[in-house]
Amino acid sequence: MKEVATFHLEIERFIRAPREKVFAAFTDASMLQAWCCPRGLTVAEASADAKVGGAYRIVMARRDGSRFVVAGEYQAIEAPGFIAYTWRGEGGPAAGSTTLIEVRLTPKDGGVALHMRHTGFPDAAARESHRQGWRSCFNRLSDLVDPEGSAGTLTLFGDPRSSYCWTVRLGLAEKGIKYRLEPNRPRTPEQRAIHPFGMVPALRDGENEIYETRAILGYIDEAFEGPSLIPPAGVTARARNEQWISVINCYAYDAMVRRYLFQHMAAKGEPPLVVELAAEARRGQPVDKVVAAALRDIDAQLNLFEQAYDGGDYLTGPSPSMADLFLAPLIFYLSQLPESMELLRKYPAIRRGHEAMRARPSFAATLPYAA
Ligand SMILES: N[C@@H](CCC(=O)N[C@@H](CS)C(=O)NCC(=O)O)C(=O)O
Repeated sequence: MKEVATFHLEIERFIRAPREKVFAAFTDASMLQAWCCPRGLTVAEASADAKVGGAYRIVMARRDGSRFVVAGEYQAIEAPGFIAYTWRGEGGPAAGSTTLIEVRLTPKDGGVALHMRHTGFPDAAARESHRQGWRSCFNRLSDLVDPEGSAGTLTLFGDPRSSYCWTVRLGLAEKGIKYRLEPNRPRTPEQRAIHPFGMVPALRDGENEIYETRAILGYIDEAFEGPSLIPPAGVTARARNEQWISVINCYAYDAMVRRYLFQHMAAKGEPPLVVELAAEARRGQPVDKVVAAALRDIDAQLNLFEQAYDGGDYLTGPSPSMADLFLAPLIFYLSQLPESMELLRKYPAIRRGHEAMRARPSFAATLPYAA
């Protein structure tokens, strides 16, 4: 008889919750509904007849409304330490094959060491897509059962005074996502361990690591519930959102922060990293010349943003989008120094937009300095 090669995967994950609770998450339909799909999807329907031979069925829904089903039968139920069940896809990534899942739960450090063995994949591609999927599912399982909710799995690495960290923290606050902050400075060994360039911020969600502020915001926006940070109103508004982010990344941050704010901070001699960054931005030119040129550029950039508001409080529509979250920390910092405060007087739409951002609970919740 011809033997068919199959592929399997093994995943280890620490879950900080009582073993009984984690076990129930595999047999209780309402718990399955809360966690058993990757981030960005939802479980539209779940049923589970938790006895040996009993069936379970999970209907997963994508944001676009499309759905796919996974179903199977429980093979072994040995509460609270072991459970086995078949896994069969009807459409979607698990389609066409029946595989076997075995989950062992062992008490560890006040929580549970979860070991999953998923066997019988027809090819490596199916195995890898399930590996990604399970990692994301287990982040959701942790959100559900860890007493700290998503802060048990989600960590933001970066100094909260950084405008880019602040942008991500605004996004997390706008969406009501709980997380832990690890206030790493840039260029430190700890930050280089999570960000290849040692910059801040970087995000870790379980085993998923993401860096670059726009990418982090994109991840949290799609992965979590809560108001979208992308303008809903059409292709032009969405392109504008990207445009303003790119303007900040490519031009405005350099003028507003590196060639202006940092020069002022460096003049006071603190902190040493800013002194270094300010010197890099000057490239051997005198401070006064650099600041004067920066202020001219900032003025031109503010002029562009001023036109963008179009009578509203936000840059791309009736609610804050990522572009507003990028801009708000920069305007805050500009409003703290006399020359740039003077410039801002010329731009009432920016000032009004900034007041709208400052009035939001997300702003007060993330302000890195006493107001
Ligand atoms: N492109 C990066 C920029 C991040 C960035 O410039 N962060 C600053 C702090 S606000 C930093 O880490 N600077 C340290 C350095 O320039 O080495 C992003 O979008 O996240």
